[in-house]
Amino acid sequence: MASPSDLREWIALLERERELHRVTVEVDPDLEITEITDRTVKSKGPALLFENIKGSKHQLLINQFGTERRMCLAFGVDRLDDVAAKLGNLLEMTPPQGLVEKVRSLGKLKSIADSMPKDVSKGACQEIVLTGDDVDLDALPIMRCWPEDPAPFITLPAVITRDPSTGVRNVGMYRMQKIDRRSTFMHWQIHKDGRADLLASPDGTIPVAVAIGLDPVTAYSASAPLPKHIGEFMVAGFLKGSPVELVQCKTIDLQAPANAEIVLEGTVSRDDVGLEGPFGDHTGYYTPAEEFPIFRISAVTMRRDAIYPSIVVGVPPAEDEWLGKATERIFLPAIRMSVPEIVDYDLPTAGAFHNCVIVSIHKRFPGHAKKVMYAIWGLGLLSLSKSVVVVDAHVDVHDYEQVFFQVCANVDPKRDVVLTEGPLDQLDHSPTLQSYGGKLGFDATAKGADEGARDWPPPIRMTDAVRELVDARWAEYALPAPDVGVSGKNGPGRGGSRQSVRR
Ligand SMILES: Cc1cc2nc3c(=O)[nH]c(=O)nc-3n(C[C@H](O)[C@H](O)[C@H](O)COP(=O)(O)O)c2cc1C
Ligand SMILES: [Mn+2]
Repeated sequence: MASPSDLREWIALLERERELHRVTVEVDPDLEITEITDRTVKSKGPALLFENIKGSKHQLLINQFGTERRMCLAFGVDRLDDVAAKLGNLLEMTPPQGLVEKVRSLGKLKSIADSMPKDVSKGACQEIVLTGDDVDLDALPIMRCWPEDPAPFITLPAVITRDPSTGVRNVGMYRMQKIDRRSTFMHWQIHKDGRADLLASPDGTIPVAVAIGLDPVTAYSASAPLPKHIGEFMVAGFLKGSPVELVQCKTIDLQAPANAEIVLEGTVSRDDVGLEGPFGDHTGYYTPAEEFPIFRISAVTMRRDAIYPSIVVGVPPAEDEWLGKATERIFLPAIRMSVPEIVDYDLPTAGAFHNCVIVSIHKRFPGHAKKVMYAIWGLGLLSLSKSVVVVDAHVDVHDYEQVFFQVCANVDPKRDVVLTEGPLDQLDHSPTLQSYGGKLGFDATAKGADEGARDWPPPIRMTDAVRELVDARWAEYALPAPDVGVSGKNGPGRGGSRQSVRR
């Protein structure tokens, strides 16, 4: 299964797979679409294509990423772990020994070379070019998501910048509050690469291109927390198996994906700022108004009948759940490169991704669990994690009931809880200071005398002989079939939805 080449192919695939519902009656992008979408997401319903939107000629796609199945369809895989395996295979490349291995490595290297974005001279995203006074964001069906949002927000953009010192391209997903027909805010937070590009600019101004309406893998890549020097479009090309094609923008010196539905071109300046927000965010709360730079738009280019994609975040679970879960799975091999003792990890959706990390490890020495906590608090955007729970290798980190048992049973709060401090998500409202505060670690692994514990008792387990005996005699007891899958998992429905993601 190849992943779709643009948004239209993706919509067609969703429709063939009965994963799309077309809404033909007129709906209001002011709050109404949010309520419809939120109900659909929370009941694991289909992607929605709104064909008739009040005040706009454009169709709006939403909930394209709302389930694990659709996320797998987007990547052309059966399980998200298959995407991780592909990346892990590449990362674990060692110097080749024999001839056969050399040839195989060449293949892998070629797949990296083939993943680099490719310049093309024409793109569907430039069928219509509007500049100057013709730029009009009012024409797009931009949603106002929640009642206390002051304006509509573009919520699914791929924001393209370039590091002024190195020339390296960055792509990030940063919401954009509409200000008027020709400007928006640019909500890149303090830890993000787009903001770093602006700060590195010698004259305080950088060109910015915003691609809206991409194939799902390229759209996902904008949300991927990659190290700054690694290009999101290169990773998208690698995951898709074909390069992202880029066209030269019309009014700025940047390139944008040729397959985009819509591209906004413009500039952002350090001194040109205003109060952005509040916004009903993925934290489940409104993030308060705060100063952010303004994006001044010099051109809008688009397809003739451009489709506008959107996403609603809010109290979890929301549609961004599976974008986050894709990142959780895809980054496991990369995390293991630096912290190889990690067996698996889970970022609970209810923890809004940065509030809690559960991690299982092969424990080998005293203080090992603490070493892993500090490693996580030092790794990319995982460094913003507020709490870390470390369990032994045999524990299923995706089974929250099991994890809760381990924490309750194995933790002496005086000995096994780490309370420290460090950087936190800029949007987290709970710390006293913004972006900085407390961190909590639970060492829920088994401890021995070398860690100040008494003899650790053996866990309870039936002998294999008796288990086999009962297996063999099960029918004789004439018991009703046990209701497997209901107990022990993460509550009805939730646990089941994770089955295929599990390792
Ligand atoms: C739907 C969605 C909306 C997001 N909105 C923002 C945002 O407004 N500001 C922000 O800094 N990050 C936002 N993020 C997270 C970033 O996209 C993510 O941290 C990404 O790694 C940023 O790219 P960068 O690492 O190149 O800066 C959002 C993610 C998703 C999935
Ligand atoms: Mn980046």
